[in-house]
Amino acid sequence: MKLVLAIVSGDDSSKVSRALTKANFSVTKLATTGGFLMSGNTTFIVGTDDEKVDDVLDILDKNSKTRKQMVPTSASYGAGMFSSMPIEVQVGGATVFILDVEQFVKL
Ligand code: 2BA
Repeated sequence: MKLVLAIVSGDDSSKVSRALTKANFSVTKLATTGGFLMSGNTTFIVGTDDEKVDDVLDILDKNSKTRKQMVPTSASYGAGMFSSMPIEVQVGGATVFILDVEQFVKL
């Protein structure tokens, strides 16, 4: 058995959630925040059989879109002088960790 931890943009969260549930996966959603953008994303926890992990990845791939976003950053020039320089970052898609499950128990 595997545990799939998938971090998905907040914009794609409902779509991913619906698709996983429709495909009969048991899913837990955590409201999380990306450390870089400090914006809301969703972390999905899916416990599933080894042979179904590819189906989970397929669903994540089809339902989370990659897009570019301009993000403001600030640079300090000393003496209280700051300049704001937007940079382009890629957001969306899914960041996925797949872990081996040693034991799965429901009590
Ligand atoms: P955030 O940390 O908010 O990052 C959002 C996007 O900003 C990242 O997309 C990446 O394109 C960019 N980014 C992140 N750190 C950066 C930096 N130091 N400099 C320039 N650009 C940077 P993704 O890589 O697709 O990550 C999406 C979200 O997945 C992240 O949100 C974070 O919540 C999570 N994540 C990504 N890699 C992770 C990891 N190795 N461990 C834990 N969480 C991770």
